[in-house]
Amino acid sequence: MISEKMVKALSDQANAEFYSAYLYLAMSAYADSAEFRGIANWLYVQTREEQAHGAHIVKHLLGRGAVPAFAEIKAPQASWGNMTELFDRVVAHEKHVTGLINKIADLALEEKDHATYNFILWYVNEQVEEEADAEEIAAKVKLTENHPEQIYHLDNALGARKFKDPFPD
Ligand code: OFO
Repeated sequence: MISEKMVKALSDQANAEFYSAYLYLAMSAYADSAEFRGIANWLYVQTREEQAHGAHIVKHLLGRGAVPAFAEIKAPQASWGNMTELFDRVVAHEKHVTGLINKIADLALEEKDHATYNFILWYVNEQVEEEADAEEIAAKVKLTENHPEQIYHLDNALGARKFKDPFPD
């Protein structure tokens, strides 16, 4: 039996995942408008992953017999000074999400809710990967400040990212 507190925590997390999708969509639009189509692609794939995460959490709640709470998704920031600033924000955002996920893991342990603990571990691992990827790209973008021509190579490389459904049927 899942507690009310855990239903609220997971519903809030689903909301945070959809906010992440919205934030990355705004970032993707910003990059696209600045003609960085590869960066825009990378961020759009990120949007789709975050949507998948949000829906997956809602489905988990339904599978546990809970009624998920749906709340307003706040408007994201829509512009950044440059790509360095944008990717620093990606890193900061992923670190913030890691904190949210860790709090759910803590609550699951506290409540001896093994089903939620097992469920949330996927996200604990995912965040390790997401932070590492974001940090790597942020560092590369920073390097292009002294070598502006390199941003076009990086943009091309990021254009190759393809969406892979993390939870295929
Ligand atoms: Fe939902 O994966 Fe990072 O934030």
